[in-house]
Amino acid sequence: MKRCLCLLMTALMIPASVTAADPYQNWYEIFVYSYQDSNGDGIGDLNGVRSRLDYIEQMGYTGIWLMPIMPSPSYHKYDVTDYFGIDSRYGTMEDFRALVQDCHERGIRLIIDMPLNHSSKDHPWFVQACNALREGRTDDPMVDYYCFSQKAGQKYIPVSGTDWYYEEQFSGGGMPDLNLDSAAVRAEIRRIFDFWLNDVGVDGFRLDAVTSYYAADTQRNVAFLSWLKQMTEELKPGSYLVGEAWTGLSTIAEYYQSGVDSFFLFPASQAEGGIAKVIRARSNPAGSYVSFMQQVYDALGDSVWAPFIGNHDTGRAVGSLQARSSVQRAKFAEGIVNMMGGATFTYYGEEIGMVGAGDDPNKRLAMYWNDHDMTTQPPGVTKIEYAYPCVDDQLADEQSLLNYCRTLNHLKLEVPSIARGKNEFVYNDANVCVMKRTWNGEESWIVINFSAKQEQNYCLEESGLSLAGTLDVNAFSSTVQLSTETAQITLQPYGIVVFVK
Ligand SMILES: [Ca+2]
Ligand SMILES: [Ca+2]
Repeated sequence: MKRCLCLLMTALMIPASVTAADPYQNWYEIFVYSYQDSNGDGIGDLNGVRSRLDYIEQMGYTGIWLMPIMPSPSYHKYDVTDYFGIDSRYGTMEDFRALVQDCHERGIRLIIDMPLNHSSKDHPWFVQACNALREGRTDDPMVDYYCFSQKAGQKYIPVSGTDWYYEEQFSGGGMPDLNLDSAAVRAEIRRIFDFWLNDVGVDGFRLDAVTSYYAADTQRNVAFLSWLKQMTEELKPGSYLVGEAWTGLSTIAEYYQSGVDSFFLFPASQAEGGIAKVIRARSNPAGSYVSFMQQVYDALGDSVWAPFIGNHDTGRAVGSLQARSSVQRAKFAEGIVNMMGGATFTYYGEEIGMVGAGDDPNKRLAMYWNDHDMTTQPPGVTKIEYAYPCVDDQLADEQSLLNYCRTLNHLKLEVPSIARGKNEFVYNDANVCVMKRTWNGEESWIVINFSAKQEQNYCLEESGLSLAGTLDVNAFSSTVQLSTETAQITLQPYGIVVFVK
C-alpha cells in the first residue's frame, strides 16, 4: 500500500512551550532601503516594511533583523551619526514604534543592527573631538570617545590640521573606531541599549563587526561581549543578541564563551562554506553534510547556532551555489541549511533566488516584488539582474522556490524540535542521512536524500523508527512514497521528509 502525504499549510499552532523570548526563530534579514517604498521617493522605508508584514508572516518568518536604521550619511547606514534616532529617509521614530507594535501583535520578534565598533566621522562626538584636538584641548571629554594616537600606523588616519591620527578599521568609509575602553562610551552604550530595548521595545540586536572591537584580540572582544550580554540581560531579560564574527569555527566557539546568544555561522555560508560544498560534492554528499554538522557540534555544542547561506556582504546564495539554472539546487540548499537546526537567517530575496555579487550594492538590490512595485536600486550598483521570477509570480506557482521556503518555515514552526532538538545522527550512507532531534517530549526524524538525480529507498525500521502510533509526515519533494507494510520510504532526488512522534 502506498500513499502520498503532504504538508498542510494551515493556520499555525505554535506550541505554548515556545516562549516569546525564544531565540530559535526563522529570522529574516531586511535591507530597508531596497525592500519597499511607501511614500513615492523610491527609497524603501519603515512604513514599507510594515506594509509587507502580511507577506513576511505568511512566509513563516518569525523574526526580523533590520540592517541599520539610525541616521547616517551613507546608503548602508553602518556609520551612525545619532544612536537614538531614525534616518529620515527611512521615516520617523513614530513609524518605527508602529512597526515594533505591528510585529509584536503578529508574534514577530524584531532586532536591529547595532554598529558599535565605529561611528560616522560626522557623529557630533567625533566632530567635537577633532575640533578639540585642533585647538589643543586634549582633555575634552569627546577625545576619550575615539582611539586617537600621535603615532602613525596601519589603519590610522590623520586628523586634518593636527599631528594626531585616529583608528579606522574599516578604512575609506569615514568610520572612526570608538574607544570601547572608555567608561563614558560604555555608559553611552548602556543608554543606547536601554533606549531601544525598553523605551522603543526592540527584542535585541545584531552586533556588527565584533572582531574589530579590539582588532585581532579575541580575548578582549569576548570580555567586551560578556559585558554587553550581561548588561542586556539586566536591561531586558530574554533579549536576543547575535554577533557578526566573520571568522572560523574555532574562533567563533571562543566568542560563544561571552554568553552572547548566537554568532552567525559563516563556515556554513558562501561558495566555500559547508552548505555549498555539500551541494557541489561529486560523491558522498550525505557524508559531507554529516561531517560538516559534526564539526559544528564539536566546536559549538548545543549553543544556538545561526546558520545562513548568504547575507548583505557575502554575495547571494544562488551564486554561491551555482543554482542559477537549478531551482532544485536552490531549494535543497534552503532545505539542508534549515535542517541543521538553530536560529536560521534568510537574507531578503533569497526566498525568490535573487542574485548579486561583487560590489556591495549589487548584493543589496531592490526586492523583486513585481515589475512595478520596486524601490530604486542602491547607489553604486554596477549590475542589475534577476535570475528567478518575482514574488507575485512565485506566490502563484506551487513549485516555486518561494513556496518551498514557505513550507520549510512553517514545518519548523509546527515541529519545534527541528530547530531546538538534541541531535543524533541515526544513519547515513553516501546519499541518505537520517537525523533524530529530541526536544520537550517531541521527536523528529529527518530523512534527507542528497542525490540530485536518483531516488533513494530507505527502510525506516533500520533506524528503530516504528510507524506504530501517531506519525506526521512532512514531505519536501514532489512526492514521497511510503510503504506502511515494510516501513520503506522512497525519496525523490533532493527529497527531505520529517517524521514526528
Ligand atoms: Ca520612501
Ligand atoms: Ca575597534
